[in-house]
Amino acid sequence: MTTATKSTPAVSMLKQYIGGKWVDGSSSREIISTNPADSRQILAKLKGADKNDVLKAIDAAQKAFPAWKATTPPARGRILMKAALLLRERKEELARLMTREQGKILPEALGEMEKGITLIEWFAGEGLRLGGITQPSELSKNLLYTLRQPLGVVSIITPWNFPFAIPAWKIAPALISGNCVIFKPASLVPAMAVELVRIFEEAGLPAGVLNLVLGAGSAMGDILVEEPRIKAVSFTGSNEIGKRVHTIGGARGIKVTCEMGGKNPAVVWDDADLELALGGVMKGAFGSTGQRCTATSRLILHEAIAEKFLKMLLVETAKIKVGDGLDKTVTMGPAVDESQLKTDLEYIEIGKKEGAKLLCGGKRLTAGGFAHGWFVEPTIFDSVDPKSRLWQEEVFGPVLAVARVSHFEKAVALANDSPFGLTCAFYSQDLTLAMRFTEEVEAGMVHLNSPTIGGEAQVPFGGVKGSGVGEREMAKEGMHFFTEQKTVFLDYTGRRRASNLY
Ligand code: UN1
Repeated sequence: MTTATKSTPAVSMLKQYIGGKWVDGSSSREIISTNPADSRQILAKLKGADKNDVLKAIDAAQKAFPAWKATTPPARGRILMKAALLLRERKEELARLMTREQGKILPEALGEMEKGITLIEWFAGEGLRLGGITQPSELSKNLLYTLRQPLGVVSIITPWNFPFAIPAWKIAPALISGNCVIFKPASLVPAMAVELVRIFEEAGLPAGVLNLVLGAGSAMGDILVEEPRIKAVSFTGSNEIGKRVHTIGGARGIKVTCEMGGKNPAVVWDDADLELALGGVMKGAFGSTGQRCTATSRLILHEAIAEKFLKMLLVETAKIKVGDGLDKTVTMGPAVDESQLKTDLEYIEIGKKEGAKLLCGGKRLTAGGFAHGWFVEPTIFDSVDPKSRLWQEEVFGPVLAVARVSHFEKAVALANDSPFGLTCAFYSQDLTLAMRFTEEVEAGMVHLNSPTIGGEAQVPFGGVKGSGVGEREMAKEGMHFFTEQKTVFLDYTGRRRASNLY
């Protein structure tokens, strides 16, 4: 467990979890987890896993599958519920670890813990509802019904930006449905992944049902999709890797769901409650340092309120205090690592070269307390050309691109002029316009008078176009992805059948 004081953090030595045992990975490559607010602070180290470890994990999962499949769904649900209870007890401590490992500010980390726990609770309840349907048959004395059965061994590949909630929303439905899991989290956040798996272990999950392989994607990414015993892959991450996962999985004919990038627009109309829109845009653009696929990265303003709204936005943005997420006064944490920081800064340069007007921010922060962290200023560009890279490409940082429009059709066209289609927001008091926007926008999720971010356990989550492929996540759809349906035709006419038929 990682318990560290601020000045002398203890370094946790982590392990892989394979077949119910904590073991060293076989790769010569070491995984090192550092604090993005101060990269001198090493939180955890471990020997990375490679292909051989994945194969061992698949062996263990395959072995555990028959007994886990035979465990009744309500009994599986009780293990998940126990995990949720244990997580609640340790919520604060794990949120602090998340802030130190991932960088998001503590209130955001607490929010993510709450969301992940709620998801586990929701799926635990599905243990009592994991049923199919019954329908009348064309034939008398016939019962027509469906069963939902687990797939077998599944791979779950998760990103670094939600190191707890995303694993929770994939692992929980996989387990409650009776599958065995190979869990491969991003190597930037190993400590959070280990804590999550430990909790499932403590909750009583049998050995081999959940296996953790931590290491570089290059060392084992493909095998997690290619291995013949893997029956499904649930992936969240970049578009580039998602497409690769989908191509390999598709060629094998297995189920694949990929939740990928976003370039989500928020439209603020001339009749909008501007204070409400301001809060939503701030949260969407700069919350989690812009590092969420649901972030607001494009702002489309009705020209009648554009000047006023931008003034309000600049005043609010100037109030953001960047820094270490454990500091209570800080409102925006660092980029997760040097590479993400570089990407942010590169896109800022691209924006300038493309002729967009830099309204605020744009720089890395390096003075004083910022010296050893990956800090960047919240940045807003106005007059962004919709054909430009800044408008079209995902940055995954606190960089907001603004454009102005004069009529509704143009706003929808601009919102849709994107390779992505995850989420969007429309701020207006006009119900007719809001409903038209809802119908016409190309996105998997629509927020009316609310920020582009967020999702809830009980409704599907996911996007269209380059944002997602495969079944939606969470809710019943999450259960459907991890199960196979079986349609059963049961004739109970017995010997009387011949005389009874038509
Ligand atoms: C949220 O907005 O609360 O990677 C969730 C992401 C998304 C999750 C966003 N899969 O940012």
